[in-house]
Amino acid sequence: MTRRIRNTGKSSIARGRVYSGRLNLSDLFDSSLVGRRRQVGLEFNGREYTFGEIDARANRLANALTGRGLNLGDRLCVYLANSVEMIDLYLACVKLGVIFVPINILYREREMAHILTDAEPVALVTDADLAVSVPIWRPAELSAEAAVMPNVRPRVQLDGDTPAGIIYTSGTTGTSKGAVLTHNNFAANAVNLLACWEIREADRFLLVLPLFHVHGLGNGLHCWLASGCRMRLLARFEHQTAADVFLEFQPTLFFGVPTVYVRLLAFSAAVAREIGGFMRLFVSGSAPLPAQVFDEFETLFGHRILERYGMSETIMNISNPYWGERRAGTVGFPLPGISAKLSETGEVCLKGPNIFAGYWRRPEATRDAFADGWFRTGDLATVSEDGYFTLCGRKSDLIISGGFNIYPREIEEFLQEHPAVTEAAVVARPDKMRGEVPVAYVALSEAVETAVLETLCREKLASFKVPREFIVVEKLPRNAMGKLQKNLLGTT
Ligand code: MLC
Repeated sequence: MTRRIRNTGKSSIARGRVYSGRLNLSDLFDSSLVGRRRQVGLEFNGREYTFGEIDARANRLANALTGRGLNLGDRLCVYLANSVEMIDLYLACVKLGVIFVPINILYREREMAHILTDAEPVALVTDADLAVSVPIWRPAELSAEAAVMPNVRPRVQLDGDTPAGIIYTSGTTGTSKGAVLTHNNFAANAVNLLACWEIREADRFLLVLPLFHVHGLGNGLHCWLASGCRMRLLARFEHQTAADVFLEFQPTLFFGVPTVYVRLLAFSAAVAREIGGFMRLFVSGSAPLPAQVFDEFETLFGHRILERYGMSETIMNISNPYWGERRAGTVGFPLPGISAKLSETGEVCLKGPNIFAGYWRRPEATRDAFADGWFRTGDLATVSEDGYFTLCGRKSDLIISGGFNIYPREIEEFLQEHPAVTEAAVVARPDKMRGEVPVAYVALSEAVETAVLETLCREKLASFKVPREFIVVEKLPRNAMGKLQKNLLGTT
């Protein structure tokens, strides 16, 4: 089969490249959706779906979306919990070359407003009641429309450089930016993980992470579809029922954030041993895995968790080895095809097929994110004599709680909107379960109960962003230049 030049052809021809040789997700997923069409691929809510059914659902929905006017390059925002409908929508977008823009289901209207303006989507798919500025499409209506559409593959010429998704990552300065990830970014990542973590059709994969982030989407969903293994998807991780799910489904493969692994440490020794018996690989990422959790987990489950490092702009970069030593506290070695180096200040800089195409409509921010063609991650690291990378801090004051990123500035600005708050500073407090939690220091011009501030945050912000404590101070510590000295604010 010959391939045509990429559909963003102008620039590629200008650079003298006629055939990019890059992967598109639709072709990659066909190995399962078409090649394994009779096999059961998915379990969700007690129902099984063959790959063929999943493919047909996506084809039908793609045709319904085309009927609603969606075309290559359009954006579709999706605000849904993990579900078959979310998979349908994602795959329909992949097939059409429509850019999938998932929104964290914990976000409130205020937090979504910027994404909806910035991404300029044709619509927002949600079953929530929201007052937003774009048309809302209901998943049930779309499914009904799709059901009467033909199971015909959309005829869209896709290319590796076609954008597949925009993942919004809040910035340390200003409003959040959309990281544009191409088909090839995602495909290169999936192929790498399949090879490095030996993910096979024979695996049984338990996916509990949300599909709106690259961990659940780019690693979870894509490794499933690229490998053709059987996946059980949960609407969300619930620690109360997790042991039963493990014992019943008997997975071999599991991805979690550190908070999830801390929760699994509560399993009884007998249950943990039984799970350890059928499991092949536990992977952790999205936040640092404490060495103590790594050790306790090994004692209990008999498995050394494989820790790896990634981010929305790059998907996966560095990983402990599958065979070889998985060293606690480190993230291992650069994945194949990815170059990693430390800048003079110790910042991890990266090159590779996984690196995003830039920030959506932000040429300046995109330029700032790169130095001599290397993507600057903002994460600081050291490298051991024998090549293991260890993350040791961040250039920004980003807080990671339960694997969700929190930008203090967003909460600070929100608090300062209250007439009584003259100054606000949000810092991280170490937390055994969540890794870090936000704590707010506020200076007030008039008396106001901190409970009032907390309630306001609860109403308007995602639950993980709500400061766990509000500490009233007379004023915030600043240096002679007037610069806030967050390091002087105690967090314990
Ligand atoms: C969390 N909560 C949810 C939820 N997840 N609510 C609804 N749906 C979900 N999916 C809220 C709860 O309401 C609660 O709010 C709080 O989070 C904790 O809930 P819990 O039941 O006590 O859960 P817990 O056992 O602590 O586990 C939390 C968690 C969650 C691990 C399930 O933090 C989570 O899903 N984290 C995954 C984040 C993720 O996928 N990150 C990837 C980013 S990509 P309250 O009000 O009680 O606080 C990335 C790149 C890379 O970083 O390298 O991977």
